[in-house]
Amino acid sequence: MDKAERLKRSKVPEVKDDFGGRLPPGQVLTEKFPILTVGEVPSYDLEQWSFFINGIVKENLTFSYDDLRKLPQSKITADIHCVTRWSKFDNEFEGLLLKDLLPFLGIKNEAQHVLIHGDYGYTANLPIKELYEKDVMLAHSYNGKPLTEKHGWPFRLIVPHLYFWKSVKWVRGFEFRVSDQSGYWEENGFHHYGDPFKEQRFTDGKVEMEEDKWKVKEFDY
Ligand SMILES: Nc1nc2c(c(=O)[nH]1)N[C@H]1C(S)=C(S)[C@@H](COP(=O)(O)O)O[C@H]1N2
Ligand SMILES: [Mo]
Repeated sequence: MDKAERLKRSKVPEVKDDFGGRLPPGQVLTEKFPILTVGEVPSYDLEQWSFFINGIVKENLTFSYDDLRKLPQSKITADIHCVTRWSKFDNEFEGLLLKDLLPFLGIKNEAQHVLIHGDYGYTANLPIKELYEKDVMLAHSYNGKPLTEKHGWPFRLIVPHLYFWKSVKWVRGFEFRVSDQSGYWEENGFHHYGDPFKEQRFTDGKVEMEEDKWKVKEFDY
């Protein structure tokens, strides 16, 4: 059974307090910061690391790690919501706000979608307009310290308003596109857009859950 199927069959947690609407439906608040990774955790030589911009752009661009660190840096505080039902409030990330970077990327008008690429082969899709939200960033630090390797060092995307699988760790580039192209989880039964407040968990829109046959632990370590 794939991950989407297992998640559909797990029990819906009973939550009595939604913190004034701050906690999305079907989510449980956690103090911990679980790690969810498919595949291996990459390790890098920062001298070799680079970040690409390609697709429907005036010209392809490459940024080094230093290039990105020299651009203006900002801090955000955001809540994160994982589709496997944990949410964590008040996470401080530091990095580059995408809305500050996008005007300099030469994105052509025909481009409406972006496929975010991370190592090794992990992808997630977004409408380009989502990148302009005020707190979407390429983050290098979490709560005042560099991201740990398992949380996506040296850079990860943060898209707080969508389920956290869109927040690609070990991000390596943006491919701007005319048409939408599903990413890794979107290919595997998860919703194309993923708004946690609308419970857009699965492609087929179903959210009912059966008996808890699936243990969150399988996906945490
Ligand atoms: N490259 C990459 N990015 C990824 C993932 C992944 O497996 N690989 N997992 C996603 C999922 S499902 C979630 S919930 C978050 C988890 O981030 P964390 O491990 O820092 O909590 O990262 C997202 N970004
Ligand atoms: Mo997730």
